[in-house]
Amino acid sequence: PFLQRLVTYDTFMTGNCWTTFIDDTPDLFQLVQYQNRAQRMLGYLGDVVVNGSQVKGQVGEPTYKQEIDIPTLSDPQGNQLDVNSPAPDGWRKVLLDQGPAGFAKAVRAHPGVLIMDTTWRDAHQSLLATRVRTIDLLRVANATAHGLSNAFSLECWGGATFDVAMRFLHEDPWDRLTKLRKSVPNIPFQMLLRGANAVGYTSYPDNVVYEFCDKAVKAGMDIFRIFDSLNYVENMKLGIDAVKKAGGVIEASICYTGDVSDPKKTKYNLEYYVDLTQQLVNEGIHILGIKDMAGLLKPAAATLLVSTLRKKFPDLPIHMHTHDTAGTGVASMMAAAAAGADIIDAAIDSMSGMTSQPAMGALVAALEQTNMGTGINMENIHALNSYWEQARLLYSCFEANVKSADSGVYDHEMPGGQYTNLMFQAQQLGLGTQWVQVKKAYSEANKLCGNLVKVTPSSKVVGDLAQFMVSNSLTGQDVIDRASTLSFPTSVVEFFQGYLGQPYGGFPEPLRSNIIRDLPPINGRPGATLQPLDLAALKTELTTKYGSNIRDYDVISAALYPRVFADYRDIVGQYGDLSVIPTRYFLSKPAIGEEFQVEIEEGKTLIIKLLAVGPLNPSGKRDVYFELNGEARVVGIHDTT
Ligand code: 3PY
Ligand code: ZN
Repeated sequence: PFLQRLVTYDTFMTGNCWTTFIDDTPDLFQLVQYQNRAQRMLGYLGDVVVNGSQVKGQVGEPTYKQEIDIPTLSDPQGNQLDVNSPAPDGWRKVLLDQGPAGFAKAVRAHPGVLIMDTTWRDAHQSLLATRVRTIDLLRVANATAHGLSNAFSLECWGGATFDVAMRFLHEDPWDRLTKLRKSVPNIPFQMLLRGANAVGYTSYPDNVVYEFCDKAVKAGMDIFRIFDSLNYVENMKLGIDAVKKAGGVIEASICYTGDVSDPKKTKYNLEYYVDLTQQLVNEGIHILGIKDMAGLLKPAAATLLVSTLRKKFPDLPIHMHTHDTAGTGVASMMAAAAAGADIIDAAIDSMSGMTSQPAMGALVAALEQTNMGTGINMENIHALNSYWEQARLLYSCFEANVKSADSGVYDHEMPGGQYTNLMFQAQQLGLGTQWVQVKKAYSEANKLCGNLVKVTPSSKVVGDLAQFMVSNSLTGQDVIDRASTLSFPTSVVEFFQGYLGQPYGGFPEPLRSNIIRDLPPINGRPGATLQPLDLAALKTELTTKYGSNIRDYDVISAALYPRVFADYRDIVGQYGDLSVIPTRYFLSKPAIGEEFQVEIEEGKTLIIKLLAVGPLNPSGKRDVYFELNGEARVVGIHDTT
């Protein structure tokens, strides 16, 4: 058909076309590009047909085989909401009108309790290995903009999502943010920023962190929850200043560990948190986050901590975050709200509970019966929940299969996201039956490290040490006795060198010296000694390699994750934009004769049908036959099974 169309162009057939032909006949060349894109996508789909999905962490196939229904929403009177009209103004308008400081003031003055919905970030990071794709967020984005229009924010970016989007989902995290922003103009977006580690696992040169925050605001990010994995304020200051310069809302967070209500747990006591908060307030923050990443904050402790901070910092909005690992999430959030927290975190019901956040429906319903109402319509929570119930089944192949609460978290103190991750890894490594031992070893490893704040990346250090102890049958005492000769994981050695920063209370000795041996210790902020990265030179390098469409966003991706970005670009070079493929066909093959649609850009839809798979040929390939918009297509795929 392409050649048939080509010969109908007179200029082409006169042979007199080479200089202006592309300019004069753009539609024809768009057609070629479009067909190339379609063919490359068939290469991916064909590969899934022959070899199965290669997405890391996937076990089996999605159990959900239909399109997910888009929810129908209602107003408080029960009338159906018209989601084709613009979404009502929400807190984003306050932010845009009044700036971050005015926004913080308005939040503090607001009489009810506000909700941040974590469904698009922490919930799927904690339950589904961060594998939820842009396409499934976008499908529910407009409905969310209407249904949760008076939510404080939607957490939708940062944490592990940046890395996982490129590394495992072969998607562009910046595209995710800009597309979601377009669909949700009214609710503030929130992200998790790991201080000097940005959205990575290590310290970056300062200019990379500044540039990252600047571009994130430009792409549509509003509120930055900034933390450091050791509560090391020197690391946090960098993130705080970068967000300030970028014009974002600074939500600096103290990571909660230990138990302020237990007099026997003396290291991280009330005084420690008050002092830490004071140091952050001195930096000119807009909001204080209390980040209870493992779900250790029991209700009485929440009351104690929040009421103390409330009294000491009456004008400071307080935003509470927890995980429901032990099952106390709703009770703790209610206690925090009653003690004066302004904002609390929840996940839509079917994406809540256990290692995720407490259920939004439960919290909203419970708060409705107090004078701390959230203003969110329960009917709309139910409607959005029906979408996520289906979506959760679509991603069932990434479930870690946590089946119950675990109050053992008060002992091992594993953050929610890591809990599912380590449980999954333990199963993969054949340590599944030893999961109980991994948890015990984690607790031991934490003690060896000096009782740390444990959250990405310090939690990885403790997790790696725990796995090392289990696989080498080492007790805590063995580690101490044999520290100078054991071959520790790199993350552990680097932590003891000081690459994450300085832990509160210092490094335990003589363990530190025995582990790092003659490697140099780092004192102070690890990023302080890093040379700025030449981003202009990196852009030139990337443009030479990938062509002129390299954006400043890509330069940041490559600066943060050089190898991951290169692999991602190779995949895109081979297959094109995979983010548009419906998840079911991204993760599993269609049945023979099954027809499905892929909208490759707005208004351009491919209708695809798998027709047949050929026999193995002598070169180790199989021909896979598709029908694409009514025409037969074949792709040759190496059979690697
Ligand atoms: C992250 O850093 O990704 C976290 O979710 C920490 O809790
Ligand atoms: Zn969390």
